[in-house]
Amino acid sequence: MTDRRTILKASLLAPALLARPASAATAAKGDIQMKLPCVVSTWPFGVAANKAAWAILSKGGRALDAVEAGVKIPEADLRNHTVGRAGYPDRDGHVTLDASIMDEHGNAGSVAAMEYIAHPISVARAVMEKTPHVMLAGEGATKFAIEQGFKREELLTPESKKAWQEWLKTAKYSPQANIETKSYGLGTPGGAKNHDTIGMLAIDAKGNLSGACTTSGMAWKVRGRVGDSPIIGAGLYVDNDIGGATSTGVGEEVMRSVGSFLVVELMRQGRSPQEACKEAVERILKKKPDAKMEQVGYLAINKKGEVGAWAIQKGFSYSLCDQTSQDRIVPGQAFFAATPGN
Ligand code: SD4
Repeated sequence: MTDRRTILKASLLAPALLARPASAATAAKGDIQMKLPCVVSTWPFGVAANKAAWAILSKGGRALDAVEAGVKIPEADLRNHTVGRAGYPDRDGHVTLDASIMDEHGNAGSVAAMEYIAHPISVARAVMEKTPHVMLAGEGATKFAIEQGFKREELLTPESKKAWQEWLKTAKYSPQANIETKSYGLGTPGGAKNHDTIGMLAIDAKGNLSGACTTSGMAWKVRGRVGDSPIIGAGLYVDNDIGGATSTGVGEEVMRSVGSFLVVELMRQGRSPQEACKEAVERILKKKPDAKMEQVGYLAINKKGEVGAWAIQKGFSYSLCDQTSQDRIVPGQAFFAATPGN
């Protein structure tokens, strides 16, 4: 096996390297122009989620309704161990969910470290629409959800419990890149697979933007850990005048750089979505060269429906859906080859 240090030995701080894509085959081709309305989301499992969103968008529905309906698909999918029910638990065996949502008016809602509720995205929407707050966390979020009529359920499935018990044998926390692809039917249960998220951005027929992001976070995390996904500006940001951005990967890196807000602000300054995503990833690597061993991917769309993405490592991909194609999966551009084993 190639030593990962051999692959990655060049200095991360060299701007020339940072500006170079992982290989000629994935050389930047620029942004993808979507037809409006449209919906885009992270990872190949975004295809099924996009279809649910498209059912609303194609009938003239609101982007907010579309993104909520869209991300509820992986939240309910028992094959997906990183979003919603069946998500892998924290190191103590508790499934704790993070989610956020933003609408075209700049309204935002989120829940963090919430237990026992299968659709955190809908609770995040209820926080946005029915409270004067933006974020509810932990027990309070669960209590609010139950008051709102959500059902309290055990979210740890026997399969996820088995994977956790397997993990306990070594109890080593080491996030693995691109597990989103592997954990969705392509990998084996257990092992080091421990993160995954769906971030979704949509523009409706009126040209309005909304976004949603939902995850069970990093598997085997310390109890109480919250990632980027429910943090407005980190895992998700939408500005109806400019565009939207969402992230996947190691949330700590995204939180430290307020990544999705940064991507939108860079688009405001004139960058294309892909350029903005690339610069936001570059910012992480400049501050913390060791982040090259991790994965972070950004996905962005601007008001015109141009879509771009960038990641630290190869292996990130995203799903696109509009009138012309409902199941397109696009490999994300990246600065580095995937670390061996990923
Ligand atoms: C988190 N960003 O909790 C999420 C996990 C993720 O791909 O996206 N994994 O840090």
